[in-house]
Amino acid sequence: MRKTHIAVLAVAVVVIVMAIGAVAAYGDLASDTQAPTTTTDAVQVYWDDAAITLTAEDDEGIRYIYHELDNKVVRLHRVEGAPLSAHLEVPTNARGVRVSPGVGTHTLLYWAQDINGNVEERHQLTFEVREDTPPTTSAKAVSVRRGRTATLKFKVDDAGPEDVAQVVIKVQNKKGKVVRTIKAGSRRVGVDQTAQFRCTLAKGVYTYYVYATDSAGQAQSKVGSAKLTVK
Ligand SMILES: [Ca+2]
Ligand SMILES: [Ca+2]
Repeated sequence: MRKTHIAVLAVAVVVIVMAIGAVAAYGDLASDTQAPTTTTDAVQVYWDDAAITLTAEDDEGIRYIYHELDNKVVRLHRVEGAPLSAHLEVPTNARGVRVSPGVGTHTLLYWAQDINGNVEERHQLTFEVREDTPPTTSAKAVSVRRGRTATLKFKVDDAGPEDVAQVVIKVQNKKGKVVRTIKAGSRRVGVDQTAQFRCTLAKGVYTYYVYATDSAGQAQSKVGSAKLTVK
């Protein structure tokens, strides 16, 4: 009788311990006050379009990633499966499709929420989208003695992610026929440049034209030209 009583007590204690264990396990989730941490790969300047990846991380799981562009509409992205890390490419439209923010300066707010309802403090960043325009060129009149080295003077102006352009110069005679083509190669934009060639052209006045292609493959919108006088 006494033995049985002890056995019942022992069982009761075990049940209580198990019950406390179960509460403790759920307690970890209920006591989670740690909000997610969201980071981005944003840079200061983009050309033509900007795609920014938000990465949200949380020890219990991500439920939502939010963002807001230029103080307009808050976009909510629901993350399926409560992963500990989730990515989202922004900005998006109402349907969740990534869209271009357009040329100009922009403000992006972003934050995330975990599966326990903890909401991260909003982060804010600014970035700029610039237009990658076609290059323009200009040239200066030069003269050369026949048989000597001619030095053509030109400049390429351009806005774009790289400050170089591929340059080709064509010399035309008075009839407009191309009598010489000089491949000047990759040239830095925004600074005075020269290209040389040994001038075996007949004496007379020619015109040289400067063609440039930027890193996006855009040809010049304006062809600079100038006189080449062969004495
Ligand atoms: Ca959490
Ligand atoms: Ca350009």
